[in-house]
Amino acid sequence: MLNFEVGDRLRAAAPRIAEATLGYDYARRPDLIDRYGEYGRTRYREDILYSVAALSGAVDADDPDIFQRYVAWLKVVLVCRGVAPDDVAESLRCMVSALSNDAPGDNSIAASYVQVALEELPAMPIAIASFFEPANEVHIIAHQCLTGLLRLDAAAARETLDDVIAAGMPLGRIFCEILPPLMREIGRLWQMNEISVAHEHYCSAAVQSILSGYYDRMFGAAQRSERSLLVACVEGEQHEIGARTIADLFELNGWRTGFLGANLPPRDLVTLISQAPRKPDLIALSATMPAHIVKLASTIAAIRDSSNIPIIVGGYLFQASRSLAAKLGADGGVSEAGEALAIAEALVAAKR
Ligand code: B12
Repeated sequence: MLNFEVGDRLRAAAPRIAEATLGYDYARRPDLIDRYGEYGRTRYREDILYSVAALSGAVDADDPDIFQRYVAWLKVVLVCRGVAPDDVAESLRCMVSALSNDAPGDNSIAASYVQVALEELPAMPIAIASFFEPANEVHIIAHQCLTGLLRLDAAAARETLDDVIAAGMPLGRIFCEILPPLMREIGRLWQMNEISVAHEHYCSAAVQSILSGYYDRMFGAAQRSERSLLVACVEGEQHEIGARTIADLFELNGWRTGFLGANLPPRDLVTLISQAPRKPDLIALSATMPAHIVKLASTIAAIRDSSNIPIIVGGYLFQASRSLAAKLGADGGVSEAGEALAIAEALVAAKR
């Protein structure tokens, strides 16, 4: 079982920790204001708040690796936007001071997580290699889609997919093998400051609209079974494409599915389940960010309070921690869609 006491205290103190970190850094290095300007200061405050949210999530999960992965991600984001690696290190040192001197309660665990990340920081890369392997046939297709999308030509991306489907590629392979590297590459390009947020938004919207064009082939494609799945993203979670992929994949495999989209408060999920004419056999919860571990836990607790429906968890977050699903008390957890079906079938069979 996870304990949220320390994480909750950190979340409550986040504005104070951010102000104190900024205070230490600008006092130690008054030239920062000349180098990054007022705008830099505002963004810096936002970044610290975001870092405290990730740190709180790592503390919730009792897992320093979650924060270390976050810092590795942050280093690439900042260095690709012109921040010197030494400035990232100094900021983390100031955060340790703020946690030790300015936040209420004993924050030694949180400070030790930052310290570990600080020690690893010099070895963390400043760039990420492409997710596309040049000789991989599905990555070549994903790359072609991406080329169309970055030209704001969604029709070209759709034609690429139409062609491979016409040539015999099953929709399940599009969902499991083409979509994830395509979206991860879009994320990498954003992270490395090579494309804008606007490009990412265009690509995400276009991909969703292209995939919905295949729905008439999908619904009713397989022999219907009696098994049903409800899929939701936890409260605060805006990444919905992965969760939608899970719903689509199960639908393709004959399950009856309900996809509830992004950002669902626990009480609304529980109300929906209690009012449903037929209870789902399985609930799938998706989360991406360490900051959402606390919401995963409260959603699981709310479901458990009112039913005994098995729950599986997944999403990008679970790449960072293999043990997280078990710590959350979920019945199963994976980071890739392909593995989810077998786990789900076994869980539902065991229940009957
Ligand atoms: C598109 C996108 C967005 C869009 C989402 C639009 C939408 N309608 O979904 C928007 C603009 C909203 C967004 C916002 C943000 N994003 Co974003 N986003 C992405 C991006 C590029 C693609 C996500 C995606 O669709 N992936 C494709 C799907 C298929 O993969 P997936 O989600 O991992 O799902 C697979 C598995 O995990 C699994 N799965 C998923 N859910 C479940 C559930 C169960 C039960 C199971 C079994 C399996 C399972 O199945 C799927 C198929 O294999 C990723 C890059 C990436 N690496 O994924 C960044 C990424 C996740 N985002 C990131 C960030 C930082 C953000 C923001 C904080 C940016 C900001 N400053 O505002 C916000 C946070 C919003 C929030 N509160 O949630 C970072 C996260 C880094 C980190 N340290 O955690 C990433 C990794 C980008 C990057 N490389 O820097 N984002």
